[in-house]
Amino acid sequence: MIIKSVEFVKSAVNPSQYPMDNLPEIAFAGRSNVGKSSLINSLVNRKNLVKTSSTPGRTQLINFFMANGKLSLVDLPGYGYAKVPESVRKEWGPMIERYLSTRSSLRGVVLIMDIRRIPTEVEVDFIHWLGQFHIRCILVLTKTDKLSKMKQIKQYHLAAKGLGVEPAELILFSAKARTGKDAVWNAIKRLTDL
Ligand SMILES: Nc1nc2c(ncn2[C@@H]2O[C@H](COP(=O)(O)OP(=O)(O)O)[C@@H](O)[C@H]2O)c(=O)[nH]1
Ligand SMILES: [Mg+2]
Repeated sequence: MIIKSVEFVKSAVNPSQYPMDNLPEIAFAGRSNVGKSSLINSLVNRKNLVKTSSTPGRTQLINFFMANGKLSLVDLPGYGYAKVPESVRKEWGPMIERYLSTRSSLRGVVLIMDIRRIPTEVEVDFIHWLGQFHIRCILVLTKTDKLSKMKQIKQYHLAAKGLGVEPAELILFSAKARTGKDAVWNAIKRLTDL
Protein backbone atom coordinates (compact mmCIF):
# COMPACT_ATOMS: atom_id res chain seq x y z
CA MET A 1 0.00 0.00 0.00
CA ILE A 2 1.40 3.40 -0.93
CA ILE A 3 0.88 5.80 1.96
CA LYS A 4 0.18 9.30 0.71
CA SER A 5 -1.03 10.72 3.98
CA VAL A 6 -1.42 9.62 7.56
CA GLU A 7 -2.65 11.54 10.53
CA PHE A 8 -3.56 11.18 14.18
CA VAL A 9 -7.33 11.54 14.52
CA LYS A 10 -8.07 11.31 18.24
CA SER A 11 -7.77 9.40 21.50
CA ALA A 12 -10.78 7.81 23.10
CA VAL A 13 -11.93 5.83 26.11
CA ASN A 14 -15.67 5.53 25.51
CA PRO A 15 -17.64 4.69 22.34
CA SER A 16 -19.11 8.20 22.28
CA GLN A 17 -15.56 9.47 21.65
CA TYR A 18 -14.72 7.10 18.77
CA PRO A 19 -14.49 8.73 15.32
CA MET A 20 -17.77 8.53 13.42
CA ASP A 21 -16.21 8.43 9.94
CA ASN A 22 -17.19 4.77 9.41
CA LEU A 23 -13.96 3.96 7.53
CA PRO A 24 -12.81 0.34 7.42
CA GLU A 25 -10.80 -0.11 10.60
CA ILE A 26 -7.90 -2.31 11.70
CA ALA A 27 -6.86 -2.46 15.36
CA PHE A 28 -3.44 -3.44 16.70
CA ALA A 29 -3.17 -5.38 19.94
CA GLY A 30 -0.38 -6.95 21.94
CA ARG A 31 1.45 -6.97 25.22
CA SER A 32 3.08 -3.75 26.35
CA ASN A 33 6.49 -3.21 24.85
CA VAL A 34 5.98 -5.89 22.20
CA GLY A 35 6.66 -3.40 19.39
CA LYS A 36 3.12 -2.41 18.48
CA SER A 37 3.78 1.28 17.95
CA SER A 38 6.94 0.49 15.98
CA LEU A 39 4.97 -1.81 13.71
CA ILE A 40 2.31 0.82 13.01
CA ASN A 41 4.97 3.46 12.33
CA SER A 42 6.75 1.11 9.99
CA LEU A 43 3.54 0.30 8.09
CA VAL A 44 2.91 3.97 7.40
CA ASN A 45 6.58 4.88 6.85
CA ARG A 46 6.75 7.26 9.76
CA LYS A 47 9.35 7.34 12.49
CA ASN A 48 7.24 8.78 15.23
CA LEU A 49 3.59 9.02 14.29
CA VAL A 50 2.85 6.64 17.13
CA LYS A 51 5.02 7.22 20.18
CA THR A 52 7.34 4.33 20.91
CA SER A 53 8.71 3.87 24.35
CA SER A 54 11.15 1.89 26.40
CA THR A 55 8.92 2.54 29.42
CA PRO A 56 6.05 0.17 28.80
CA GLY A 57 2.49 0.31 30.02
CA ARG A 58 1.91 4.02 29.68
CA THR A 59 -0.60 4.30 26.87
CA GLN A 60 -4.02 3.80 28.35
CA LEU A 61 -6.15 5.33 25.63
CA ILE A 62 -7.42 4.01 22.32
CA ASN A 63 -5.63 6.02 19.63
CA PHE A 64 -7.15 6.44 16.16
CA PHE A 65 -5.14 7.24 13.02
CA MET A 66 -6.22 7.66 9.41
CA ALA A 67 -4.22 6.61 6.34
CA ASN A 68 -4.88 7.98 2.85
CA GLY A 69 -8.22 9.28 4.08
CA LYS A 70 -9.73 5.83 3.68
CA LEU A 71 -8.36 3.45 6.31
CA SER A 72 -8.61 3.77 10.06
CA LEU A 73 -5.77 2.33 12.18
CA VAL A 74 -6.18 1.87 15.90
CA ASP A 75 -3.44 1.50 18.51
CA LEU A 76 -4.93 -0.35 21.47
CA PRO A 77 -3.28 -0.06 24.89
CA GLY A 78 -0.93 -2.95 25.63
CA TYR A 79 -1.88 -5.65 28.11
CA GLY A 80 -0.04 -7.83 30.57
CA TYR A 81 2.46 -5.38 31.93
CA ALA A 82 3.10 -6.13 35.59
CA LYS A 83 3.83 -2.56 36.61
CA VAL A 84 0.43 -1.25 35.54
CA PRO A 85 -1.47 -0.43 38.73
CA GLU A 86 -4.49 -2.60 39.49
CA SER A 87 -6.78 0.43 39.19
CA VAL A 88 -5.59 1.00 35.61
CA ARG A 89 -5.82 -2.68 34.77
CA LYS A 90 -9.45 -2.75 35.94
CA GLU A 91 -10.29 0.00 33.46
CA TRP A 92 -8.27 -1.50 30.64
CA GLY A 93 -10.18 -4.76 30.15
CA PRO A 94 -13.65 -3.22 29.88
CA MET A 95 -12.35 -0.41 27.65
CA ILE A 96 -10.86 -2.85 25.13
CA GLU A 97 -13.80 -5.24 25.34
CA ARG A 98 -16.23 -2.41 24.75
CA TYR A 99 -14.25 -1.27 21.73
CA LEU A 100 -13.84 -4.72 20.17
CA SER A 101 -17.39 -5.87 20.80
CA THR A 102 -19.18 -2.72 19.64
CA ARG A 103 -17.10 -1.21 16.84
CA SER A 104 -19.05 -1.99 13.69
CA SER A 105 -16.44 -0.65 11.26
CA LEU A 106 -13.77 -2.99 12.70
CA ARG A 107 -12.53 -5.36 9.97
CA GLY A 108 -9.84 -7.13 11.92
CA VAL A 109 -7.26 -7.16 14.69
CA VAL A 110 -3.52 -7.48 14.19
CA LEU A 111 -2.24 -9.42 17.22
CA ILE A 112 1.45 -8.72 17.69
CA MET A 113 3.63 -11.13 19.63
CA ASP A 114 7.35 -11.19 20.43
CA ILE A 115 8.95 -14.06 18.52
CA ARG A 116 11.11 -14.84 21.56
CA ARG A 117 8.11 -15.59 23.81
CA ILE A 118 6.01 -18.70 23.37
CA PRO A 119 2.37 -17.54 23.29
CA THR A 120 0.43 -18.30 26.46
CA GLU A 121 -3.24 -18.82 27.25
CA VAL A 122 -3.57 -15.02 27.29
CA GLU A 123 -3.03 -14.95 23.52
CA VAL A 124 -5.00 -18.15 22.92
CA ASP A 125 -7.96 -16.81 24.95
CA PHE A 126 -7.83 -13.47 23.16
CA ILE A 127 -7.95 -15.13 19.71
CA HIS A 128 -10.82 -17.34 20.86
CA TRP A 129 -12.64 -14.34 22.28
CA LEU A 130 -12.25 -12.45 18.97
CA GLY A 131 -13.63 -15.48 17.16
CA GLN A 132 -16.79 -15.34 19.26
CA PHE A 133 -17.37 -11.84 17.95
CA HIS A 134 -16.50 -12.96 14.40
CA ILE A 135 -13.53 -10.61 14.39
CA ARG A 136 -10.77 -11.71 11.99
CA CYS A 137 -7.25 -11.83 13.34
CA ILE A 138 -3.86 -11.28 11.72
CA LEU A 139 -1.08 -12.95 13.72
CA VAL A 140 2.34 -11.31 13.70
CA LEU A 141 5.60 -12.41 15.35
CA THR A 142 7.81 -9.36 15.70
CA LYS A 143 11.41 -8.54 16.68
CA THR A 144 12.69 -11.37 14.46
CA ASP A 145 16.00 -9.48 14.15
CA LYS A 146 16.71 -10.46 17.76
CA LEU A 147 17.10 -14.14 16.77
CA SER A 148 19.30 -16.04 14.36
CA LYS A 149 17.54 -17.46 11.31
CA MET A 150 17.67 -20.94 12.86
CA LYS A 151 16.13 -19.77 16.13
CA GLN A 152 13.47 -17.82 14.21
CA ILE A 153 12.30 -20.95 12.44
CA LYS A 154 12.24 -22.90 15.68
CA GLN A 155 10.23 -20.23 17.51
CA TYR A 156 7.92 -19.80 14.51
CA HIS A 157 6.88 -23.45 14.73
CA LEU A 158 6.61 -23.39 18.53
CA ALA A 159 4.43 -20.26 18.36
CA ALA A 160 2.12 -21.85 15.77
CA LYS A 161 1.80 -24.92 17.97
CA GLY A 162 1.12 -22.82 21.07
CA LEU A 163 -1.57 -20.86 19.26
CA GLY A 164 -3.04 -23.94 17.59
CA VAL A 165 -2.70 -22.55 14.06
CA GLU A 166 -0.83 -23.53 10.91
CA PRO A 167 2.65 -21.91 10.71
CA ALA A 168 1.61 -20.29 7.41
CA GLU A 169 -0.92 -18.22 9.37
CA LEU A 170 1.89 -16.39 11.18
CA ILE A 171 3.65 -13.37 9.70
CA LEU A 172 7.30 -12.77 10.63
CA PHE A 173 8.08 -9.11 11.11
CA SER A 174 10.87 -6.79 12.22
CA ALA A 175 10.63 -3.04 12.47
CA LYS A 176 14.38 -2.84 12.87
CA ALA A 177 15.30 -5.05 9.92
CA ARG A 178 12.32 -3.70 7.94
CA THR A 179 11.02 -7.13 7.04
CA GLY A 180 7.47 -8.47 6.84
CA LYS A 181 5.80 -5.16 6.10
CA ASP A 182 4.35 -6.23 2.75
CA ALA A 183 2.95 -9.40 4.26
CA VAL A 184 1.16 -7.38 6.98
CA TRP A 185 -0.21 -4.93 4.42
CA ASN A 186 -1.43 -7.74 2.19
CA ALA A 187 -3.26 -9.30 5.11
CA ILE A 188 -4.81 -5.92 6.00
CA LYS A 189 -5.88 -5.36 2.39
CA ARG A 190 -7.60 -8.74 2.31
CA LEU A 191 -9.67 -7.82 5.36
CA THR A 192 -10.54 -4.30 4.28
CA ASP A 193 -11.09 -4.75 0.51
CA LEU A 194 -8.78 -1.77 -0.09
N1 LIG B 1 15.19 -5.08 17.84
C1 LIG B 1 13.94 -4.65 17.69
N2 LIG B 1 13.41 -3.80 18.61
C2 LIG B 1 12.12 -3.39 18.43
C3 LIG B 1 11.34 -3.82 17.32
N3 LIG B 1 10.10 -3.26 17.44
C4 LIG B 1 10.15 -2.50 18.56
N4 LIG B 1 11.34 -2.58 19.17
C5 LIG B 1 11.75 -1.89 20.43
O1 LIG B 1 10.93 -2.36 21.49
C6 LIG B 1 10.58 -1.30 22.39
C7 LIG B 1 9.06 -1.14 22.51
O2 LIG B 1 8.56 -0.76 21.24
P1 LIG B 1 7.14 -0.04 21.06
O3 LIG B 1 6.87 0.02 19.60
O4 LIG B 1 7.08 1.24 21.84
O5 LIG B 1 6.21 -1.12 21.78
P2 LIG B 1 4.66 -1.04 22.23
O6 LIG B 1 4.69 -0.79 23.71
O7 LIG B 1 4.14 -2.41 21.94
O8 LIG B 1 4.00 0.02 21.44
C8 LIG B 1 11.27 -0.05 21.84
O9 LIG B 1 12.49 0.12 22.52
C9 LIG B 1 11.51 -0.39 20.37
O10 LIG B 1 12.60 0.28 19.80
C10 LIG B 1 11.94 -4.72 16.37
O11 LIG B 1 11.35 -5.17 15.37
N5 LIG B 1 13.24 -5.09 16.61
MG1 LIG C 1 2.91 1.67 22.02
